[in-house]
Amino acid sequence: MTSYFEFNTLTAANFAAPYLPGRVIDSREVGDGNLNRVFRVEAEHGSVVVKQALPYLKVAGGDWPLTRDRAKIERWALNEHGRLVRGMVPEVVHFDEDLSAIVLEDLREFRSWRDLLVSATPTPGVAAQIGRYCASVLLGTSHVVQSSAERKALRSRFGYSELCLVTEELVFTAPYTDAASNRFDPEIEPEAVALREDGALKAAVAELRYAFRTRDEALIHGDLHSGSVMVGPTVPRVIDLEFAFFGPIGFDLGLLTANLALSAIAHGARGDRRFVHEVAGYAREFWDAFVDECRLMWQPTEPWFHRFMSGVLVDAARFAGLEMIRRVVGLAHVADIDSLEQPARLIAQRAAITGGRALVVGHSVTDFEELWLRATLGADLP
Ligand code: SR1
Ligand code: MG
Repeated sequence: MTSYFEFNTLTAANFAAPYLPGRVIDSREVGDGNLNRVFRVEAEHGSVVVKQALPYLKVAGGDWPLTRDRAKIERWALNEHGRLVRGMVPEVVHFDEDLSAIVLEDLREFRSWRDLLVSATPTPGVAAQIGRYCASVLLGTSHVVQSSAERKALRSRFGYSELCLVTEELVFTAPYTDAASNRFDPEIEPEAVALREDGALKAAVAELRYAFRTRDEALIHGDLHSGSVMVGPTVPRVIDLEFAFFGPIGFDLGLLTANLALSAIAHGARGDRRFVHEVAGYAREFWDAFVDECRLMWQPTEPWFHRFMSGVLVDAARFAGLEMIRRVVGLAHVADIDSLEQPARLIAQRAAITGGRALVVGHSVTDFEELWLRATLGADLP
């Protein structure tokens, strides 16, 4: 047994060395260090990434103590999602439970989907692949497709984790209170205060938090935003599975859709009509691919496909609304909006809150087009 210690570039290199071809020639930290330390270790003939869980989460003004259980959770989720959709999560080269560290395939030729969207770089095909990934892992770990015995075994590994509590706080609670972790531009203060005083919104949010806590529908990714997708020369990879747990299917779909809506709103605010349409197309491709793949996987013994999909869409819309709001007034923002100059930034922030609120409290959406229109209704899209 090895006692846990936090890696530095040297110790991360020593840890990775047995899994690398040739002599180590470089080791550098490549992550932001909020939850994990991430290093790229390079040898003469190849490189790997070392990801180590830290015993805390850095939040505004302090640290939030955490166990390192999420390293195991991520490892298991990589296993399970990797089995269901081969090649769409990074390959695990080695895992050390004592050190809470994973050696992963290095995606050095890849860039985050968010970064590409921010720089208005077209990413053809990615949205549909992520839609199919969602179908495979979400429906694939649901009662519709997976046998009860198989599901029971898997279910015992993934409890309601500490990171679920982080999500509860940052997505479902803090943005609707005067929480110390909230961060927003001073111009947005009136909107932030209005959220805390909005009874109808707070009731709807509380109901969604209850759904998040209780609806163990599938082994969801749990943090599927555009920064969790890496785009490169081969199939995209979905990364950062440490938030995985058995939760509502609509949560992953809602988060991804919300992040695309935030991208469209941001490009709209700076007047890039072409890219707004590009991103709207990605959102539709994502949803259509998800539905098409679910249709293929659906079991003939379950004659309620349309009802199932309608329910998932309604959930996705509401969770999307929460994600849009928290990315403006909560702790974790998105570069799509934060990178804008004024006045575009303020315009985008207000539009995100308006669209997000409309999704959370509005009547149930009946198709994806309605979801998208509502998400972007506060934006004067060109
Ligand atoms: C500082 S940790 C906050 C956020 O980062 C993760 O990616 C999740 O989205 C979490 O809410
Ligand atoms: Mg992440």
